Amino acid sequence: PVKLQMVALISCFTEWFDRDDPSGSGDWETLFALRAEYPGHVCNSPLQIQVQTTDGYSVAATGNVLSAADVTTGFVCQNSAQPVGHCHDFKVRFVCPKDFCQQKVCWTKWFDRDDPDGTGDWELLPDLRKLHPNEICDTPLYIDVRTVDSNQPITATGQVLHIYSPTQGFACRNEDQHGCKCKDFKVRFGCPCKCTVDIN
Ligand SMILES: [Ca+2]
Ligand SMILES: [Ca+2]
Ligand SMILES: [Ca+2]
Repeated sequence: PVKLQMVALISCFTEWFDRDDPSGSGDWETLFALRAEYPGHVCNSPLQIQVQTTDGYSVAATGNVLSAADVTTGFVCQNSAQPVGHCHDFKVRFVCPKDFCQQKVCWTKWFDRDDPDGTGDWELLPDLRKLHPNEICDTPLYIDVRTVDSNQPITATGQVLHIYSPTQGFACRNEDQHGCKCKDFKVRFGCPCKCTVDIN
């Protein structure tokens, strides 16, 4: 009990995530995909990952062999790696530092300064700051990138990213897309909410 109290004091849990199912090549609950699809819902430095099936069983109970279950990659179960049958459907959650769960995130408006003509779609933070002075905090915590036309996360496009970072912004290069062009993306940034003082 003492150990549990210590953990509760210094850390907290995210919600459970289940973005994929085992059809196709397997069950993919990677940190990259979860951050892209649920921006701001996973801390930048998780302390631990927890995994169970969507109906509450442990990994051991399924007999599945995992390709990844860690705080760098997240979770991957590949059907091709299973001695019998295929992967079960798993959900994951993360243990995060306590300040993550206490910190409120305020999102900027959406920015779309470039289109994919030329070398690609460039939404870099320094360029956005120049165009929109004082609209983006000094140290953004999260980045949210979506297609302009259909509001899809990057994971739904299959496109290869060049830069994808809350402190650098976003870039997609046409030369990385195997003969296709980048889609047109918009970006916004998750910032620590400012304390507001009511002077009245
Ligand atoms: Ca799948
Ligand atoms: Ca799943
Ligand atoms: Ca764009």
